[in-house]
Amino acid sequence: MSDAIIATIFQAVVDGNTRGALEGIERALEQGLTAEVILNQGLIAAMREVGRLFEAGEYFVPEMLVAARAMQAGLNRLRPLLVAQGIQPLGKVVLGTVKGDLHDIGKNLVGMMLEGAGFEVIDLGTDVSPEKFLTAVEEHQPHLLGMSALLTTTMSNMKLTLEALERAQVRERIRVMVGGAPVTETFARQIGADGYAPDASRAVALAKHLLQLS
Ligand code: B1M
Repeated sequence: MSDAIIATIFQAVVDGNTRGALEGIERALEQGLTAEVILNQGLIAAMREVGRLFEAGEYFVPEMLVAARAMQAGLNRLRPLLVAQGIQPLGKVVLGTVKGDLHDIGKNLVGMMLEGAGFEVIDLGTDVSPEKFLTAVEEHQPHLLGMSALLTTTMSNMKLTLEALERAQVRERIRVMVGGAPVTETFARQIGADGYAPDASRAVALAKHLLQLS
């Protein structure tokens, strides 16, 4: 039964059917499925399939976009369940998707999980220039800066942001972590970031590690 509901949510997201995804999520919650299971097996798995269909030339940008909207609606529904209430912040994180890049689903998930773990998250959104990251760091004085990139063509903007932080002499004050589908541990090391996480839950573990909280 629960497998069938997860399959319904998965298919609804792949089809870009927001209403179907939300109805499936309500049914899954009524059946006692956890938000984590719905997220991982329904929503995230569906976006992986959307990526596969795009690569295979079966999906184009409009299909990806409606699937992303359905995914986002599902994430918004699960958000209060994933985010713990009333916890004292463990630290402050400034987060954003780098310049030229509009992908925000993974970044939003990372932000949500960090909030859920007790971090205060200042989300700068997408297409964030090195200058904007720098201004936010100077204004909010975070412990951690998180950058996301989903395109091979925008990854280099992570390096440009790190260089902007160096030039402004604020780099040594904060820890920097990076992630996103094309980003790797090796790349993170090459550009001088303090850490890389392949997914949202490991981003939380990394954030704690970098701030010596674990
Ligand atoms: Co785009 N897109 N897209 N897209 N898109 C990819 C990334 C692509 C791999 C698809 C493909 O070809 N298979 C490809 C990039 C190829 C490349 O660079 N080598 C691609 C392309 C080409 C493009 C366009 C150029 C298409 C076009 O216009 N011709 C265009 C670019 C627009 C732009 O950004 N300037 C484009 C547009 C779009 C949409 C707008 C339609 C939509 C985004 C909607 C949105 O985000 N609001 C979209 C989508 C949905 C995708 C795919 C299908 C799914 C991405 C996603 O949301 N995944 C994607 C295919 C794929 O990734 N397989 C694709 C689910 C999400 C939960 O995972 O984002 O990886 P992810 O995040 C993970 C981890 O990476 C990690 O944790 C997250 C959760 O576990 N993580 C971090 C992410 N950030 C982190 C930060 C951290 C730590 C971990 O620390 C700070």
